[in-house]
Amino acid sequence: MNEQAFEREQIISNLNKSKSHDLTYDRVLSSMCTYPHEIAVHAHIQFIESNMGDFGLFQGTYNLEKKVIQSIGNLLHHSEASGYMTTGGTESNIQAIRSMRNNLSSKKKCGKPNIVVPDSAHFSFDKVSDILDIELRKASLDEELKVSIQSVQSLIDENTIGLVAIAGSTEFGQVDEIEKLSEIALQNNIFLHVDAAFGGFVLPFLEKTHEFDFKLPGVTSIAIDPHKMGLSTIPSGVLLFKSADYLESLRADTPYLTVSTQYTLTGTRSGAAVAATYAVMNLLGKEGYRKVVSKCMEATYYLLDRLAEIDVYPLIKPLMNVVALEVPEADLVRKKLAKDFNWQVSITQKPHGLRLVIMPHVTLEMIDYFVQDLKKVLDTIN
Ligand code: 0PR
Repeated sequence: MNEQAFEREQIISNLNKSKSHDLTYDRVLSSMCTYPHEIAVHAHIQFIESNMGDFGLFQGTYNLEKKVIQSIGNLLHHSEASGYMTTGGTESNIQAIRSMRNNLSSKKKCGKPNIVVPDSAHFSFDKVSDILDIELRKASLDEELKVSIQSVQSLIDENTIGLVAIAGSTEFGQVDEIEKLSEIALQNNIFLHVDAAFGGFVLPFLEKTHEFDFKLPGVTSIAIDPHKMGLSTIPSGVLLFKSADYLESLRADTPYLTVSTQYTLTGTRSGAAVAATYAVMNLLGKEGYRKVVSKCMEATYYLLDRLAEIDVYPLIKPLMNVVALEVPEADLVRKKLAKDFNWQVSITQKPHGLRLVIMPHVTLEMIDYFVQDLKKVLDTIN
């Protein structure tokens, strides 16, 4: 730390310089985040000092959190769901599995607990396994890149405490057969956590119906992130439990705070993100999110048409605004797109390909330029 104070102007100038090294989303096709909605930014700034880690001091923000939880519960067909706002999908996944472990493993299992997750699960589950010392059993995918039901069944044993299903996989935007996984969870008397971190703000707003939420009787918890397709500010995640008991098993006593218990992983917690999520969800409503999602899907289909013109095709027919493409030497293509044309795209691992996420900031014009540049890159490789 510098000994003497800098001039305010100096700091602002340094900030501007640093900000100019950040990318804007104009050429970003790799992110599951986007520009937050204007009203979310407004609310975030208004509640900037609010700390949900000691919410007795911030009752107004706490009431907003309760409204967010109820309204997302409603969206996911369980208005009585219990939960709280997390920092995002990673924390939600950690806490969901921690709750499974606290509820089941001590009662009926003897060996090291395990969970069965699709091979397409987000890397946050590797962190879950490390932190909680739970064995991660990765079930293989079928040809549509959904988890193979047979593989899941073959991995369940007496130490399995729960299953994970993905509603909008990170690499492929695929949705597992959650109805079947729900039945399997019920038959085996184990938990089923649905990772809808990305898909939670997409699936309810698509024309085609996909069953993935509390409508299915075996689903015991859901992760859904307002800071992805919910257009809220970072850090906004939501974790919901079917039963208040599951949340209760995460309780920590906090005797010297204004409230005597906490269920969260973090202590100090952003009230700004709570207010931002409340604001954008209420401003848009289901009707508004339907428009956002339909615009993203139109852009997704537009992209597929343009790509077909240069003979590039998706690995699976996209269900949502995530497109995985079959291209030769995906790593090299990704690097060249970045180096020569400033485009940010991601790769998929198994099968190897390119991943594009068509977030609300992606325009048809961007897609036209991108496809032209992709063709130039592919021409140098073929
Ligand atoms: N579950 C799923 C299905 C996800 O896709 C992600 C993140 C998570 C959980 C974890 O969420 P948090 O990152 O909020 O903890 N998926 C994106 C990814 O890994 C996250 C992301 C967002 C990456 C923006 C890059 C980026 O620019 O691709």
